[in-house]
Amino acid sequence: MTIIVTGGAGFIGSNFIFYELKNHPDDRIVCLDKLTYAGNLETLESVMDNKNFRFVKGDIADADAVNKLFEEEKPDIIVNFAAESHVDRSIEDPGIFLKTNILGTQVLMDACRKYGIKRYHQVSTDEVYGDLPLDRPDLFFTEETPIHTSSPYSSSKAGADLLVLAYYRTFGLPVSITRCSNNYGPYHFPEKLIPLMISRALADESLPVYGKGENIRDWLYVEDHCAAIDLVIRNGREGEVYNVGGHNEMSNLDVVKTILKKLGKPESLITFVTDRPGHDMRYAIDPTKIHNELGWLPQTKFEDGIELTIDWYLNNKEWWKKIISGEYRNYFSKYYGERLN
Ligand code: NAD
Ligand code: TDX
Repeated sequence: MTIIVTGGAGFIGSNFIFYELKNHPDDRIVCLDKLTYAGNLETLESVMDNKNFRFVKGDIADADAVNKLFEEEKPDIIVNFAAESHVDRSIEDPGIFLKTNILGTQVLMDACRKYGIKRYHQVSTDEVYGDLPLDRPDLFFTEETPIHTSSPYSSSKAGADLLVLAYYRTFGLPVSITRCSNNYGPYHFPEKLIPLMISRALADESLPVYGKGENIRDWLYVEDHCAAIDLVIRNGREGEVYNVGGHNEMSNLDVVKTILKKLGKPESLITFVTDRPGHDMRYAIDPTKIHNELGWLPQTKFEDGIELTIDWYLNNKEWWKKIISGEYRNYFSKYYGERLN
């Protein structure tokens, strides 16, 4: 079987490629990635020489490039991770989010219709459900929760999800969608909360916590997300949405304090800064459907996953130091400059 993995040079896509090559050694994986600021070929170094792996640089919104690849590879399955993924960047500059996340999805699905595939899988997010209030811990996102977005990022992901379901109903394209909670683990780009805090704490730099740090996220170790997608593309039902999350809710402040404790750094590094506009309060996934239908359960507890993640950042400093000393420096000073002064 040939699987095209888009966005495979990013955080979750690369972890998914490693997962597939390890668990399904007979399958061929073709990664299509534009190599934006978030894509990194060094991440894929260990699989570049694998005979079942091919990397192709290209934009999912470029129909000619996508059609050429489909003609060459005749893929069975497409797993679409490619996206602009950072909420703060979507608030600064929404345009590219709509182009990649919505139009890119359309281009990929049109190619699927043209060439025929067994499954188109959309990697989506719990953010399409909006947020839950802090004072209702009994509430969770189910697959029936209405779409209700807050940021240009989540709106673009929701737009893509609606388009995917429309292609199922109108054209009969065999699709599936997973909506996962916040991931953490190796190769997470250091603009996101956990790797940002690890990398800055190691340099004894201030840690910018938005608002009061009371917002809650439902953290899942990246390999558990990859296992869920693997199950859905092989055994999940067509036209269905599956929520993915491990019931691990934590406030941002607790996450940052946990990291500081593990690194032996003082809490005085925490700096409360101006809140993110439209900041979602709480995400919490009900994963009953994927558990009942496909037997999925998360394998990594947060205490273990955060330890593995911190160790990975300690052992792979060249990977993230190269990123934070490059173009990312301009983003950081532009975005956080006023907040941290
Ligand atoms: P990421 O930003 O680390 O990686 C995105 C990858 O997509 C990069 O390699 C980038 O080069 C590539 N890309 C961007 N635009 C492209 C384009 N036009 N054509 C081809 N490639 C392009 O993102 P991530 O955190 O790995 O997220 C992957 C997917 O999972 C996204 O769709 C995101 O919405 C979703 N998701 C992420 C999380 C999370 O916690 N990180 C949770 C749920 C869902
Ligand atoms: O400097 C920061 N300070 C801070 O307090 C940053 C970068 C974040 N935060 C807060 C905002 C959020 O409440 O931490 C929380 C997590 O922030 P992000 O890492 O930016 O993730 P989030 O906005 O929750 O979105 C993530 O999960 C869902 C991914 O980036 C999305 O791609 C995914 O869809």
